[in-house]
Amino acid sequence: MARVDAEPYEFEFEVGTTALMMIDFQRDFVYPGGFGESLGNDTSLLLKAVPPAKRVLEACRAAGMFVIHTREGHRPDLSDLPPAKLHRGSAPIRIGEVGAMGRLLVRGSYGHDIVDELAPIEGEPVVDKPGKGAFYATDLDAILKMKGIRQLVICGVTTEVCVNTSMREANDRGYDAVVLSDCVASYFPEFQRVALEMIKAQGGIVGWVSDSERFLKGLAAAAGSTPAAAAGRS
Ligand code: TIU
Repeated sequence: MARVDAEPYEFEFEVGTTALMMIDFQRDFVYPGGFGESLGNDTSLLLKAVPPAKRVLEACRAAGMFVIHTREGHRPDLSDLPPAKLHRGSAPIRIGEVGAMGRLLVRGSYGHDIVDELAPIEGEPVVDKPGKGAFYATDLDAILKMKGIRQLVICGVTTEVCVNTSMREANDRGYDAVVLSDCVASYFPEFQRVALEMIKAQGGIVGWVSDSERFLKGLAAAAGSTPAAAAGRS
């Protein structure tokens, strides 16, 4: 059993029944010239989550934990893109149009893919999702159930949009989830703070909040006692 210092209280999990979920670490959100910037955002605010998320990703791999990635985006023919999502707002360039990193939020384009630092490796499923929530119109729940996963460790962008929506979906499906505050990021500092407050309020109404340092400490203590760690499997 791993124990991680967290709010509103300690998060306990078994390495074998827990997944690290890496949400939407796509170039389209964290680099200039993509979907995030098209909405008027300063993408540099998101990049600071990448180094701590990379440390967590590497530690989870070394501990033999199941890792799963998500990407927000659409089929090249845009047949899964609701008109409401396409037409919302007044962006100068819209989903499906060609930007500096290819077609915005379209599967197969350079911008739609995950940043190099956090790129998935063999054995780590990538779930392509058309919405903000990772469970909506995807096989994520089936994959997690098949693997016997009951708890989630969450990193990703953005905190108040895809991370918060996915965490709420996970909560309603019976998963316990902890979000690592320095491994998630928002274009809006006040939303970052409040989105994390909302998760842990009311006794953990949506889940737990910790950070990479506290999580790595808890994982290291537990990993020493797992067969995967003892065998040095990564
Ligand atoms: N705009 C914004 O903050 N986020 C998104 O559109 N998608 C995700 O959060 N992945």
